[in-house]
Amino acid sequence: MIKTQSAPKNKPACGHFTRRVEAAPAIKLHRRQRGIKASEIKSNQGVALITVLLVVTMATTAAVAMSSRQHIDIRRTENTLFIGQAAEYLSGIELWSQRILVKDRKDNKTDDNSEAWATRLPPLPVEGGYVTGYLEDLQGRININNLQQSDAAGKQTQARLKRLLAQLEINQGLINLLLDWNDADQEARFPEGAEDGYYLGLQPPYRAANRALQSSSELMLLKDMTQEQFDKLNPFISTLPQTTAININTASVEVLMTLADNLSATDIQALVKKREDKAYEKVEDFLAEKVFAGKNISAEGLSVSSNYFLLHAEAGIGTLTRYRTCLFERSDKGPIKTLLRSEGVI
Ligand SMILES: [Ca+2]
Ligand SMILES: [Ca+2]
Repeated sequence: MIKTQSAPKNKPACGHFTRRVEAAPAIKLHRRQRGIKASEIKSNQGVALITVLLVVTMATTAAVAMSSRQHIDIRRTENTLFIGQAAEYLSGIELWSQRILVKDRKDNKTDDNSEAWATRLPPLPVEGGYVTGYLEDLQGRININNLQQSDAAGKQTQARLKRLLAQLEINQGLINLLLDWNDADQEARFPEGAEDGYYLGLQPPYRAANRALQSSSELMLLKDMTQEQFDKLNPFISTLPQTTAININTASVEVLMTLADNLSATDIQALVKKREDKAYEKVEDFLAEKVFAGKNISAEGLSVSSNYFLLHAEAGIGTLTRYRTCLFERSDKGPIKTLLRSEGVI
């Protein structure tokens, strides 16, 4: 039996030792390389993840932006269609109102609130929404452009406006301001008047109109006029292009109370109730009422019919509501004219 000499446990055979000595750096290197590669891989994975996240974020942002833009485009197109559709319906109401007024003039020579033109159109369903509207007689109000007249009509309107301002608790100085705003000169009335000298000193500066008012909203340009005063006054006044009479069949209690001093509101309310049953065919019949006894009211500047009407029309289509107001002038000769037209969309 041959015994082979084995190398001591702590001393390996030379060949083995050499191999181990040679192998050790390789193993260490391999481990280092593996270590480096692992960290590089981890780092690369981190970069890749961030890149992927960045790409996903950019893609999401782009998609959201495109979607938002598309949504806005759709809404814009939709709104354009709704606005156009509403405009067509409002034009239909305008034409229909004119025809009703023409027919009314052919049917009778008086105008009152029980007639077809004064009936409020309830909201009518139309494709995509509704339309509604009503006509208002502007001769049921005090035409403040009558103040321009130097004759009896001007003085009469001034007296009526004074009584209206007293009723509404508005400073009487407004009359001189209105007269200055209307008249052609630059001489401010004393004490409350105002002309360019005052208005040009405001920020922003502007000039007195020196002509008839085109719209009651011009009142807001007058010296010291407040929104509260304007809101109180506006329902009872008009700014018509020629001198007009007050229609006693459509005038409100407040306006009828300006026909004379010391009229009782209760008496006038009773008269208006009576008027609802049967409109007056003559101004003289109206003035013959007991309530006016001894008041010496002239029939001048009063009437039982009207030529100027205001249309308030509204069309709601989709998410939009379009409004239109039109000032109509009706006469015995020729077709009805639309003197003013204003619109708004919300
Ligand atoms: Ca009529
Ligand atoms: Ca003036």
